[in-house]
Amino acid sequence: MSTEAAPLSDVERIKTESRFLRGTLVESLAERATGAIAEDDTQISKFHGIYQQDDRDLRAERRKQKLEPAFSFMIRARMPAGICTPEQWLEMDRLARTHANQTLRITTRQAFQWHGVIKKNLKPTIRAINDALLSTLAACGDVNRNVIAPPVSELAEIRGRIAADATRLADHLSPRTRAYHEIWLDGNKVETTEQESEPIYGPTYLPRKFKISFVIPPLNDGDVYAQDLGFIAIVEEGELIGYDVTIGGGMGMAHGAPETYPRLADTAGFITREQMIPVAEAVVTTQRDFGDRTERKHARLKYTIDDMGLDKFVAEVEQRSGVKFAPAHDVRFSHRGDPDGWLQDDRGAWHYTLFVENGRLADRSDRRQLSGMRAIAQVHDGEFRLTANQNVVIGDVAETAKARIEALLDEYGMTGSVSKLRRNALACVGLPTCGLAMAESERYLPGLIDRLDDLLAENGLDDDPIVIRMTGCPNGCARPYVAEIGLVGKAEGSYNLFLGGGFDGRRLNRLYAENLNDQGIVDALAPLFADYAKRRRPDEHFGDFVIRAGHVAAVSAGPEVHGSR
Ligand code: SRM
Ligand code: SF4
Repeated sequence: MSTEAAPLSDVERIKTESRFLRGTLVESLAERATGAIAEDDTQISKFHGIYQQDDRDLRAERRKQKLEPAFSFMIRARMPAGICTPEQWLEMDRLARTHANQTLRITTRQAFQWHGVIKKNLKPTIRAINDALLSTLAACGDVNRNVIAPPVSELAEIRGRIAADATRLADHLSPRTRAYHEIWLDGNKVETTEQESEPIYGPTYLPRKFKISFVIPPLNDGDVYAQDLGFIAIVEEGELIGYDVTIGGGMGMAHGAPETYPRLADTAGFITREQMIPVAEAVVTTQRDFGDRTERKHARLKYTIDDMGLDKFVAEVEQRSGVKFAPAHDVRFSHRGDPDGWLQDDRGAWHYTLFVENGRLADRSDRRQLSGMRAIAQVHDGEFRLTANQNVVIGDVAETAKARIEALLDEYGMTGSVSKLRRNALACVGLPTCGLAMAESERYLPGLIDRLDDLLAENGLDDDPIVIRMTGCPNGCARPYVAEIGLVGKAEGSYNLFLGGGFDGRRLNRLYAENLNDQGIVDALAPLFADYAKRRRPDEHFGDFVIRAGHVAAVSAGPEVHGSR
């Protein structure tokens, strides 16, 4: 057996040489001969919230014409709990129309994305986002990403406290490098004698991305078990007494590679609100020090925990934080979807959840959601909250302002009814912008749902809120392995079908059939829907039924997701 340590991954070299995330971004931005940036900078730019992409619809044609790919950039904002003001909304909308592709994309982590930003517009766009008091720093990269928190709840005060905790934690875990300011904002090196450092991350940041979510049971709208670190609010007698902490969830895997797998988080125990920051920091630094920096496919916290053993990991966190976990609570989740339309909180304020199909806010002939939301932002005096289900909440509407919002929703065609299946569906971006997509996702799922809606209606199941999620590759950006029906792209027009996930997000699904085309998906689901309609028990969810009826075996640990039926 070799005793030689495996070499660090190349991204570790790039981070080390980057001088706290500077790389050669300044030079790359100034280079006029290409629409791209230098290769190493494509890794560093992610920490600044920027991905280099090219329009994959145009790739072949451009290659034929001997042109470089149609390079552009995706910019992602970081906005804890998905919150923004109407003024910020108007600015984000303006940027979508002037510097991006006329759409705003709401992500599965409650953030905005702009697609199609060309190199010369990167700086003005990022400056404008910061002028509006939002940021893109740490929206991507090997750091803590956007922190998810409940966008809407009947418990107004509790939701507000949790949003404040999420923001406090996001700030605490934000990188301290001055590179972001230097490159995007004032353009000058900050003159200081102080040595630059990253007290939490260190000079090479984390081995891999890191994700946090807060939820309030019984609603698991932030898919807490799919996150590296989760905080489940424990509310007793109307008071937020603290959080049950979950660790080690994650979705990404590769097809046919069982050493990569999705994993549900384990519960470490209960902590008070005051203990939240030290515990989160200890989880982050333990992953920083023990995570695998040699193989990026094995670098997420979930693998660190499986390699170390849960008990040892938790003991390390307790030792670093000085916090001893108390026994966890018996938490139950009943659903994950956003409310439909208006919800009134316990203080009397109203909140409207606007369904945005797959998170793409755009103007289409029948539904003008981009313009409609602009019109609403011009009159709204509450806040907007993006949801981890890719929707948007028009929050804190006074009783007297409801009618005006409703009129605008009507005027812009935003109130049409939507099937339960569609309302609960998620699709990642996929083609044409995602460089990792193997198949369509966002552009394909709506049409497939038309067909599945017909099937469900034939079986009298049109009122069932079955959780269906699609991704264009196995990375899992729409969290497909915790869906009752997961469809994961394998090649153009070809998907793997996963079944048996828990409705509440507490059970992974399992590979059921491979390489299905459009008709193959419909043919595979048709007999299952028919059987479900015939033999389901009262209130039994589809994911539970397919297991009880023997169509697929339940999964108890991540690697089993790969195992057929
Ligand atoms: Fe993701 C990479 C889009 C949420 C797991 N994800 C990507 C990239 C950046 C592709 C790339 O690396 O070049 C995609 C950009 C597509 C585009 O054109 O916009 C991309 N991910 C998204 C978004 C926009 C999907 C969406 O439709 O909303 C989500 C942005 C969230 C945000 O605001 O930060 C998004 N990605 C997720 C989630 C869900 C979540 O965070 O709850 C996951 C699964 C959870 C997890 O991390 O385990 C996820 N994305 C990945 C992975 C696999 C990571 C892994 O551990 O293996 C990659 C690939 C990678 O990191 O190497 C990836
Ligand atoms: Fe791209 Fe794959 Fe993520 Fe979809 S799941 S956005 S195809 S990386």
